[in-house]
Amino acid sequence: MKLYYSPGACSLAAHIALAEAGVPYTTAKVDLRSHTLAGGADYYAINPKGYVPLLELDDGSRLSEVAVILQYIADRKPGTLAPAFGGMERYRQMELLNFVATELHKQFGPLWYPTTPDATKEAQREKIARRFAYLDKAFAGKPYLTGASFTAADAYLFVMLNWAGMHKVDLTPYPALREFQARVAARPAVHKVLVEEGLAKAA
Ligand SMILES: N[C@@H](CCC(=O)N[C@@H](CS)C(=O)NCC(=O)O)C(=O)O
Repeated sequence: MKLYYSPGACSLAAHIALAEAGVPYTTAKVDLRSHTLAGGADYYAINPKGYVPLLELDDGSRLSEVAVILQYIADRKPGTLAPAFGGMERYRQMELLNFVATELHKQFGPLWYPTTPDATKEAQREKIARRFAYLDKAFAGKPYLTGASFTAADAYLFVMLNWAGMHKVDLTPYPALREFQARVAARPAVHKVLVEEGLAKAA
């Protein structure tokens, strides 16, 4: 499998899932300002949507959308990063993935653009803070979102917590989330990926 990614972007969740699942993969870095690959190839020719992540499967077909890619990767190693399809636990996992995708990931969108008015940015920060407050209460006392084991949803939430630091969303009121962020960052596979993306120094 080949992951098209940009350092620190939402594609980091898929990158972490690949490393955690222990499946063989390669990566291709995308410059999201020019929508080109190293060497200048047009990324739109690979993904007409223009965004990362994109996962190229071993048969050459391509899969997009973080929440779907995460589940595809998880299902390569059943029982590790997501519960089996069909059971209620899987629907809980999908509920979390959808929550992160729509209530966090997409709410950060306007914060990336310098042209977004300050009042809009502040409104987005407040909305994101309400979602973090919900998660902080709902999952306090658990090492990971669904309990004792790290799952695909944890990888996605971890990226959102990293973005909070970049966009002045204060995590001080959410001790459970801050502990979660540190716990995930300390996982060997996660650290390896952070180093690969140039976001952390090698130990
Ligand atoms: N709906 C997509 C959104 C992906 C997305 O927002 N990707 C951002 C990086 S986090 C991106 O590549 N933006 C550049 C662009 O849209 O051109 C998904 O869930 O995968």
